[in-house]
Amino acid sequence: MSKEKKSALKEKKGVSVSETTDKSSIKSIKEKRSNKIAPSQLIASILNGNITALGKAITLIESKNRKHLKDANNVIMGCLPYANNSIRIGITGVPGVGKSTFIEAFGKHLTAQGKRVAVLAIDPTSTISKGSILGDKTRMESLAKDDNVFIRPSASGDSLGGVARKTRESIILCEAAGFDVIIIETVGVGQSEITVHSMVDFFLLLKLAGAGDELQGIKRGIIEMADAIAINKADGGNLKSAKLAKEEFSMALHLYPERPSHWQPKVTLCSAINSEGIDEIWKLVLDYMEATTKNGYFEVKRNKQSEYWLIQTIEEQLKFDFFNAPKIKKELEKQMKLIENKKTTPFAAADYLLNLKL
Ligand SMILES: Nc1nc2c(ncn2[C@@H]2O[C@H](COP(=O)(O)OP(=O)(O)OP(=O)(O)O)[C@@H](O)[C@H]2O)c(=O)[nH]1
Ligand SMILES: [Mg+2]
Repeated sequence: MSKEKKSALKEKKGVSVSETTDKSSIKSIKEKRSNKIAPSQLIASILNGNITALGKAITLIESKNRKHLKDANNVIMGCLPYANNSIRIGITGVPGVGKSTFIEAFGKHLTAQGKRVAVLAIDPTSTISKGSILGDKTRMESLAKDDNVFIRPSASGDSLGGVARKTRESIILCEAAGFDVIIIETVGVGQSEITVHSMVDFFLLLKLAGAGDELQGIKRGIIEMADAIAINKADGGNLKSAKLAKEEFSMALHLYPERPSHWQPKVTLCSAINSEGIDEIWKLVLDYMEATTKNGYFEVKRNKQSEYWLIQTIEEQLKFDFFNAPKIKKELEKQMKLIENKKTTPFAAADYLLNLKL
């Protein structure tokens, strides 16, 4: 159909040519308003180190809307070839130990050396304490103002698995944006530190002296994961007990079997608030990097982590697709009723549902 004919037809239908142009411009206005950016454009901006684009891309991958999944995957895939070049550091410790204050001091120490630092914080307690994340961001206020720093908190709510996967993908985006050091912060409660451990190179545990749990091994698992333990708030009247705690921890750590990394975890003192002991911890990180790169452990660990996340992602996706299939939703309800009425067993019902053609 010729242009003239089309517009004549539209005019007949009561739609003017200018209205159709309006429609397309409305569409682009809508896109602009919703800040929708094409994945290719996002990737290009991220690779240019644009922090706003990085934030938008992370929002995209965090979206629970199924419609965003394709764009999100495209962005991640586009960034992937440029990832892998950072030092990933996990930081954990009980609430109030000084994680945020430490990251502020540590981050400033790194930016002073010309490094670009990204901080991704997973907060599994946010559903209980509501808003502790916001508090955190204000605590890291002066660090957040630095152009070479990117800070992104996320509340895990009740799904640590999902948020952690997004955090892992966020690492890729941050690396593509040229960040040299990526810090993942989490509160040392529950499962979160295990998850964070599975995505970092170096794991730092912050401790307080005199918390009464020194030799009970706290949660033994965390000690075993830590590549370094920093006793924070080693200042003022606290210094003496901090020094004592350092000795006790050092002795206790020697009782653990040698690690696959052949790295002997270190114990140090620091005062985050006074920026003391920060350089020593950074040097430890660099020592660790050098030692594990030389002995090949660094590569092995990153590969193992990738395998772990591959399996995790598949499991999560399969579960999501299964439970969101309309047929399953309907049949699951029916099977539940049958179980209630003792007409079937959970195992027979599972078998039936898993064998349905979706
Ligand atoms: N004396 C002293 N106080 C510190 C030090 N580091 C942090 N603090 C104080 O300890 C309190 C808690 O510090 P945060 O940095 O918020 O601790 P956090 O571990 O991030 O706490 P959550 O985010 O609640 O888990 C604040 O009042 C800090 O000022 C330190 O090195 N020495
Ligand atoms: Mg904090």
